[in-house]
Amino acid sequence: MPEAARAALPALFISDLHLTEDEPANVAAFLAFLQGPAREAASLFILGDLFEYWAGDDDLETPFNADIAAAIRALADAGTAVFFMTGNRDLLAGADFARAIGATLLEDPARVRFGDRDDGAGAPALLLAHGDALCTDDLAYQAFRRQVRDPAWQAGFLAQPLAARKAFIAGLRQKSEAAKAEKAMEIMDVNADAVAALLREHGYPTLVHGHTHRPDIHHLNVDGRDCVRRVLPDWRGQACWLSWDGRDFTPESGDAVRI
Ligand code: LP5
Ligand code: MN
Repeated sequence: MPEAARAALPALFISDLHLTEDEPANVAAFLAFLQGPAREAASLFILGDLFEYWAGDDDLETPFNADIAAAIRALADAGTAVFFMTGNRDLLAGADFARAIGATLLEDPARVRFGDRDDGAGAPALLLAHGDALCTDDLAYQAFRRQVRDPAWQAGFLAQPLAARKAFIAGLRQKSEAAKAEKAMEIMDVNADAVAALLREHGYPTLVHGHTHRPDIHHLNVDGRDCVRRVLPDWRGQACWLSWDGRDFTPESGDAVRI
């Protein structure tokens, strides 16, 4: 496809697929998405929690992970620019993973702006985030988050054998599920002040994030400015993505995939 034609195609945004070998229908839906709609896009932005968990880039040798990586790489090779941001489940995905999938790694948050559109006005900036950093009322999670994002702690964790890391993560998942069961739903959502502060810091762009699994469009006013916060859906039950043409978002979805 000529470059100009590619540039006229939309950007797609996905997050929270939570891919795991245990849920083949979800995986099949992702592969169908990569081979279908994602090919008709200028770019694909993966905003975290692509995997149920990621134990380290050496886990790319596991056939399941290698297959997923190769499928994304094939999309990149076919011309769709791929961008990847980590979530809280796959925060250990790093440079080797990005290379394997042919993606550019994005910081969280990342401010992006698409090229000029036909009206010459230019597309408004978007601010992309996974979303977990905005859940500041969840004090236990934020303390946990600070610890697992500490580079020294991560280096120590990654120095352990892969099997030991996976066993640790399995225990962690159980503790997390038990902790979540005790938390009020409100504290597991984003905090309004944290959102406002982020929008202020970045010049009031439209914010796109996932993590909460509460897809919605929130219109808010920050410092007298009209702002929008778009929350991406997760993929439990259906492949879902947002398509952005530089002006408007369109929610799109694939076939229902799970009971
Ligand atoms: O992911 P989700 O949506 O189910 O829940 C999150 C928060 N939980 C987590 C934990 C992950 O799910 C665990 C799996 C991560 C795998 C990769 C990590 C590898 C890196 C290092 C490995 C240690 O993110 C959950 C939030 C919820 O989102 C909503 O926002 O509430 O947070 C918790 O439940 C955390 C608990 O409140 C506190 C932590 C309990 C575990 C303590 C174990 C101590 C181990 C010390 C290690 C740092
Ligand atoms: Mn998440």
